[in-house]
Parts: sequence; structure tokens; C-alpha cells
Amino acid sequence: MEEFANKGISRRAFVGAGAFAAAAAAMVAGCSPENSLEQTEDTAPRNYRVDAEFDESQDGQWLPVSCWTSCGGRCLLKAYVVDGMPMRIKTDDTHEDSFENFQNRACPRGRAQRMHAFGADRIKYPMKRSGWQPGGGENSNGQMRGKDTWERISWDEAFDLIATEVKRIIDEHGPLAINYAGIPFYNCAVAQTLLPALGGYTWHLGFTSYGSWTATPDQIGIDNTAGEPGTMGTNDRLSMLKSDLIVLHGNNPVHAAAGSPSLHLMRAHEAGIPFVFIGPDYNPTAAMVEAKWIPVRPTTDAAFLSAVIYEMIKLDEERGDVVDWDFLYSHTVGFDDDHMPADATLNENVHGYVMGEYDGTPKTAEWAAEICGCTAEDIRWYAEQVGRKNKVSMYYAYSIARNNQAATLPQLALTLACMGAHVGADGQQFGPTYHYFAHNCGPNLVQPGEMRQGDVPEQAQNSVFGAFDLGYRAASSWKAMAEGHGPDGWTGEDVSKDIRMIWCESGGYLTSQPDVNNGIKAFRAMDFVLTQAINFKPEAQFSDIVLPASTPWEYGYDQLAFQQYKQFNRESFFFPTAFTEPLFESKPDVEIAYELAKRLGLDADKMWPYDEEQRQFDRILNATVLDADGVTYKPLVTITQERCDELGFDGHAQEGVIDYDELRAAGVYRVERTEGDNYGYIAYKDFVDDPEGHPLNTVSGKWELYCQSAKDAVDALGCPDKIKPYGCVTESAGGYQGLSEEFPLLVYQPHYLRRAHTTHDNVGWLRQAFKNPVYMNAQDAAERGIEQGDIVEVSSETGKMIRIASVLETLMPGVVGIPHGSWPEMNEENGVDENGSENTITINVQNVGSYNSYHSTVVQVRKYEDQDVPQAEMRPLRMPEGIEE
Ligand SMILES: Nc1nc2c(c(=O)[nH]1)N[C@H]1C(S)=C(S)[C@@H](COP(=O)(O)OP(=O)(O)OC[C@H]3O[C@@H](n4cnc5c(=O)[nH]c(N)nc54)[C@H](O)[C@@H]3O)O[C@H]1N2
Ligand SMILES: Nc1nc2c(c(=O)[nH]1)N[C@H]1C(S)=C(S)[C@@H](COP(=O)(O)OP(=O)(O)OC[C@H]3O[C@@H](n4cnc5c(=O)[nH]c(N)nc54)[C@H](O)[C@@H]3O)O[C@H]1N2
Ligand SMILES: [Mo]
Repeated sequence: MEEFANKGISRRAFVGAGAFAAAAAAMVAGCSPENSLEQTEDTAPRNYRVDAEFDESQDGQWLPVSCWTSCGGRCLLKAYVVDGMPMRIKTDDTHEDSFENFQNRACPRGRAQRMHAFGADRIKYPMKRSGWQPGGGENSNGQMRGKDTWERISWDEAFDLIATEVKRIIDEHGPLAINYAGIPFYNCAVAQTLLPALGGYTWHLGFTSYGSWTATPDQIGIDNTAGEPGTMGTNDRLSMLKSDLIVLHGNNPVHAAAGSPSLHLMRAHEAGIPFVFIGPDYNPTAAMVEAKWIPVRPTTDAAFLSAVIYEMIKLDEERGDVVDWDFLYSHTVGFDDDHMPADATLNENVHGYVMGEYDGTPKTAEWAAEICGCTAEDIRWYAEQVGRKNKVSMYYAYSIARNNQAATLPQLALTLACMGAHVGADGQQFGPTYHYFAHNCGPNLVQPGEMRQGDVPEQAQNSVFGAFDLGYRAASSWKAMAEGHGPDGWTGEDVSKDIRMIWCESGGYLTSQPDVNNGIKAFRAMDFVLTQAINFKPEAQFSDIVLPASTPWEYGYDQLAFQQYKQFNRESFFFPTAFTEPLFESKPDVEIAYELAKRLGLDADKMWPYDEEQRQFDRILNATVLDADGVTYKPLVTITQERCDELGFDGHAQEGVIDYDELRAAGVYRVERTEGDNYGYIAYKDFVDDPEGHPLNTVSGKWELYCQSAKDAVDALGCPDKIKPYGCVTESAGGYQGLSEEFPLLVYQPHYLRRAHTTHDNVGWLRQAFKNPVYMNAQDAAERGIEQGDIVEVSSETGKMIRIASVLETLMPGVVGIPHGSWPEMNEENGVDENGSENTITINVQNVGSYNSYHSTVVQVRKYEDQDVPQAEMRPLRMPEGIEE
């Protein structure tokens, strides 16, 4: 019975949940959703039943619904809903697909979203770990986290227990003793409103996503307008088509920005524009656009770029047509001794560095080829191609910056772009471009409206990037939290030792942060761990109280998409609908925060004075669309006063471009692009055309190839390794500098079709469709006696885990790829993570500032002795023991 990954929601559970009498009746009548895997005594265990009886004549309707995970997509999902049950999912068929007006098509994860909301391990009611009591110390019985049994409790009991314990912790240790283990801009009611009102909280040091693209870009002058690095820093998608060459430095949108970004690249390929891919594997995107591959090992990109800069200078000395010196000197400071910024305290720069003036090593193509694993010819070829004679688009991935060696990589990318003048013109661009605005930047052509808002403490408005100066503090690592001391070598303030509570609102930090083994120790060292969750995910498994959170399918709007960044596709606006009441006893996070605020003596009604549905109506009513003039925003929807009243919302009559109800039925509004329209966007054009008249928001007003303020900000954190103010290789822990006989392989962690980070790792369909591989080079595998499909053990200084070998010719020797996001399942007898979380083996050594060190990990791989350990798709999901399913 327990052989399969997903068990669906049993009839019993449905009948038990009052709100679901209708759904239960529908299931009895034979229209259970196809993801249901029934586990009744009288049916043989089957995996996923495809319901042949289903057809659209059943009494239901197609509704546009939210796809809410953190992949950066935002695509249109439609659910065929019968009595509150999503029977089928389809995607954008609202109009013909064309380049001008593409469909927002969903990927396999979106199409499997039912298993996130309706999976067997859905948290149904508040639960308490049996061995835990408030009060700290012995009461918390912390060693039993992850092993204990569970008890069902009422919401009132849960709220009272939480309020009592949170109050005690704040009274005794202060609010910063609470570690918020998630990205605060998600479903932010706790992080953005409740905790700030209680005095703040401690967040993790190290931004998980962008590595060194996090803070430095602002200071050196790379555009950060949309609140994320580089999201406005490249041109719009039509401009790409004017390039002579497109560079994908890292990047794999086919897996990690599925949907329209791949389409944009495909069109450029069809138009005959050549591509270059720089990275450790010839990934599916490189293959799609038939790119020339320059193989470069993880963590060596700074060496590669340094050599490209050196070779450009040399080529220019020979031929004089490679570097655009006028452009370089008029738009930047800090390239060489004659152009240093006024605030420089160090008499060094990138020119002197690549010439070897400081360390005696010129950064030649031969020097870098050895480090990177490519040929010197490749580097010289590339240096010539990115010279000023070509129009070049250079797209960088975030992945190349998630390592210690990349601390000043943004300066190197900027230096290269300015040497060839590849910025500020049609077909000329550079920057990290991914996620929300992948390969298509510029102001939104259609955008959501302002929503009324309660009292949100001011410092909470931008707690992500402002975390350091807003009364939040940063914990350095799980290890430091577990052991109650600061990290080695740091001189800055460390608060890891003071933390008494972990609060998981959303986010999957035990799984998505480096070093899970120490993560588990940190969880076990706390007085109290609280998780608000959809599924019984690892963070919930190691908690004391678990609260059932509702999904956007149950409350309609999508908090992640709309709260902070408003929307993710430049040309599309989404209007998802809720189609069921909160499942079981679940509540939206905002309701949870509201109830807790009341019990903690705060004025909850002032913090959340408005009905969420009214706020979502504001979002639609106040939405705007850019007029064909490319300048004026006008209202999106047409609605009458009568219709507002009928819907019961506070609103006003207005004339827009689409009727409110028509938009609601379609679920999406798109703005079409055509050649020569006014919707194009050229990043930095004002500054490039007139650097004196439109200075950048940097200390010098220009791009800072030498940036004192960036260096000072990182050094102020008190990290042990000082960084340079200009682009160069950073010497730090791990990476290619840390390879050893014991750990001879470098690791990258591609984002993977099976999951959006850790979300969906419990989904049986996706487990079956996409295995949990370790990508290995064929030669490395042969040397170790490993064959395709073998179970292999990957080990590092932080842990051991097992996965399935995927033996490839398209990956560099000496490198392994471990797709990101599987849920750790520690076998505590032998210390092996049997579900192969990549973060079981990643290191957390933040020597160079706030950048995560995921990709600086070095490992060994060997064939595992037990080849019979069942893989994910054959293992039952973890369920809370002691709780009725
Ligand atoms: N080794 C390694 N680790 C990495 C990376 C890597 O490349 N390598 N990449 C990093 C990157 S780029 C990122 S952005 C981070 C992401 O790290 P996380 O943000 O921790 O990852 P997610 O898995 O998206 O976590 C979202 C969680 O929120 C839950 N959730 C979704 N909606 C709701 C809701 O409405 N309410 C509640 N209560 N919960 C909800 C989901 O079920 C899921 O458990 O991971 C990082 N981790
Ligand atoms: N399916 C899926 N899509 C996702 C996500 C997900 O979890 N699942 N997560 C989303 C999020 S939050 C983010 S931040 C983005 C992540 O976006 P990225 O960070 O760009 O994605 P990755 O898959 O880590 O890396 C992309 C490719 O870069 C190359 N690469 C890796 N390391 C290096 C290196 O050191 N040097 C060079 N030159 N190349 C390298 C590899 O070919 C890899 O396939 O993806 C988003 N999209
Ligand atoms: Mo990310």
C-alpha cells in the first residue's frame, strides 16, 4: 500500500472536511480528479488513475487559476472545475500563438499543480509535535524534531501556544531571537507586517538567488530598477534580433525560465543570429540555438573574463579596432591608472590586474585556459568577437555568481561590455537577465494597480535587500546557529548564537539553504520551530507546530506574484480566480498573521483593515496599460458603477480597453508587439547617449569599474576575505581553488524541470517524469566504474547523499551537475540523505560577503554499495505519524 509516492485525498478525508461535501459527492459519483491515487482496502494499489470517464460535458467550467510557485514564470493555467474539484488543467488557448502575441504556456510543473494543492501530504489541520511544550530548555525536547509523533490540535490551541511562546522568547531574548527562514517577499504577512511590528527579526546572511549580482550592481551602476538585479538592465525582446552575436553566459531558460524566454531565443536563432554558450555543460538551451560551446568550469568565470579583457587589449594593440576607447573613457571610471575615481583608496585597477602588475601573472588566454578547461584559442576567438565591430547581446546567468570566487564578477562583466560598447543601443546589451524579465526587459506594458494597504511598518516595505540596515540582523549559517557561536574569521556582528526560534512562513530554507545536516542541528537546538505549510515538507517535519496554509486556488489571488513585483511578464497581466473554499481547516497566511497579531497585543485591525478581496479588486480596477504612444498609461478595465455595486466592491465606473468580466473569464490580458511599435526598450540609452546630462546613480555618476563603495559595503560586514574594488578572481574557500584528492569534482546545481526549487518534489507525476540525476562526464564515470542508472553516493565535507547517475558526453570532465531542490530524507543510522538533496552536500562558507557559496562546493562521487534503495517515485511520502490521514 505504501509503495507509491502520492496517495491523493481519500474519500474519508473529504467527507470529514465540512466544506467538501460537494466535492466528496462528486468523487463518489465517479469524477475524482486524475491525480487521485486511491488507497482503499478494496482497490489494488495503482499509481495515477487517468479518469477515462471524464469529459467536458460534466457540469463544470474552465476557469483561469493561479500558478503560484517561485520559478519566475507566471503562465496561464486553466482548470476544469466540477463542484470545487480541478478535474483537468490546460494552459493558454485564449488566442493563436504568434511571435507578436505569444501564448503564456505552462510547463510540466504548472500542469501538475493539482498535486501541490490536493496531494496526499497536504496539511489538513493544526498539529503539535507530541514531545514539545512551550518554555524552552528541556520543555522543547529538541532532539526529537523529525522523529516524534504528532497530535491534532485546534486553531485556538495553536494560536494560544504560539502567542505564549513567541511572547516569552521576545521578552527574554528580544525579537531578533526569531529567525525568519524564508524569502520575506513571498507570502509576506508574517515577514512584512507581523514580525516588523514586533520589533524585527533575524534573516539569513547570504542572498539565496543572485549571488554577487545582489548588492554590487547598484553601486557600480547596473540597473536594479524593478527591485531585482538586472531586471531592467537589458533591452526588450525585439532588440535582441538586431544583434550580430548573442552570448549566453550560463543561462538555461529551457529548464529554468520555461515558456516565452525560450521562444525569444528560438526566433533569434531562426533569424540566423549566431549564439555562443559559455558554461560547464552543453545544456538544452545551448542545443536549441545550436550555440558554439566554450566549456568553462564552475567558479572559473572570473578567470575567463579577466583573460578576455587581457586579450582584447592585446588584440587592440595589434589592430586598433577592438576596444572602443572613447566609449570606455567617457562612460566609466577606474579602468586604468589615468582614469581612477576620486574616492579610490587603493592604487589598483582592472587594467593593471590583467597585465599582471600586482601579482606578476598576466591574465593571458593560456593562463585562463588552464583554469577554465577551455582552449586559449576559444578565449582569443571570443575576445575578437566581442570587440567593437560586432553588435553583441551578452546575457549572464545568476548561477555563475552563486560562488565565493565570483565576488567581483559584475565588475568584470561591466568592464567587458564597456570595452566593446555593447550597451545602450539596438542589438547591444549586457546583464543578468532571468526569471521575471528573462530576455525581455523594460517597463511593464500592462501593470496591476495600487491596492489599499493597512499599517505596514515602514522598514518592512523593502526588507529583502535592505535587510542589513533596517533593524533586521543576519544569521550567518545553520552551523553557527546550531553551535551557538559566530562564524570563523568574521569580525562583524554575529547574532547566530542568540537565536531561539525558527519561523517558516513560506520558503523551504532547511532544503534550499546550504548544509542541511547543520540545518537539522540548528532546528533541533531551538526552543521553538513553527511552520505554516501546504504540504508536510522537510521544514514541517522538523517543527513543533505546523499550521495548514491555504493555496491561491482557495483564496484567488497570488501573493507572491502581485505583492512586491506586481507581475512577471512584461506583456501579460493575469487575473486568476479562486474556485474552492480553503481546503480542510487551512487558512491563508494573512489570516494566520491577523489572529496571532491580536493575541500578541497588536492592533490587528489597523494592520489589516481591508478585506483581501477588495484589495484584489483594487488591483484590477487600478490596473493600467501603456498606450500605443509608448508614453501614457491608461486604465485597463471597463466597468460600470452598477457592476461594482453588484460585485459588492468599493469602486467607480471607468472606461478601459477590456471589459472587467471579459478579462475575468479570459484570465489574461496581453499587449501585442510589432516591429516599429513604441514599446521597445533600450537599457541605459539616456546615459549612453549623454553621460553628462543623464548621470547614473553612482558615486561618480558613471559606471564604476573600480568601485570603492561596493568594496567598503562588503568589508563592513566583517567577512574574513577582503574583496577588491575592481573585477578580478577572488581567492576564497572552495571552488576550483579548493579541489583536492579527497574531493576532486566541481558541482553546479541547475534549476530543474521537476521542481520549482523545493516545491513539487512531492509530486508523483513529476517524480516519474524527471528522475533525480547526478550529471556526470562519461570519462569520470568510467574511471569510477559507474554506469548510466547506477545509484551513486555524492560526498563533500558537509554530508553524503545518493542519486542516480546520468552519464553524459555533453558535460565537462571534472564537473558534476546536481539538479536543485529535492527534499532531504536523512537516514540517521548511516548519515546518508536517501532522497539526494543537493544542499546536503553544499558548503556554507561566506568568506566574501553576503553571497551564497552553493557552487563553491567540491565533491567526490562513487558507486553506492546498496543498489536497491528505492528512488523517490517508488517511496511513500512522509506523513505526520500519529495524525489520521
Ligand atoms: N544548492 C542550491 N540551492 C539553492 C539554489 C541553487 O542553485 N543551488 N537556488 C537558490 C534560489 S535561486 C532560490 S530563489 C532559493 C529558493 O528557496 P525557497 O524560497 O526556500 O524555495 P521554494 O521551494 O520556492 O519554497 C517555497 C515554499 O513555500 C511554500 N508555499 C508556497 N505558497 C505558499 C503559501 O501561500 N503559504 C505558505 N505558508 N507556503 C507556501 C511552498 O510549498 C514551498 O515549500 O533556493 C536557493 N537554493
Ligand atoms: N524549472 C525551474 N525553473 C526555475 C527555477 C526552478 O527551481 N526550477 N528557479 C527560478 C529561480 S528563483 C532562479 S534564480 C532561476 C535560476 O536561474 P540560473 O541561476 O540562471 O539557473 P541555473 O539552472 O542555476 O543555471 C543555468 C545554467 O548555467 C550554467 N552554469 C551553471 N554554473 C555555471 C558556472 O559557474 N559558470 C558558467 N559559465 N555557467 C554555469 C549551466 O549550464 C546551467 O544549466 O531559475 C528560475 N527558474
Ligand atoms: Mo532564485
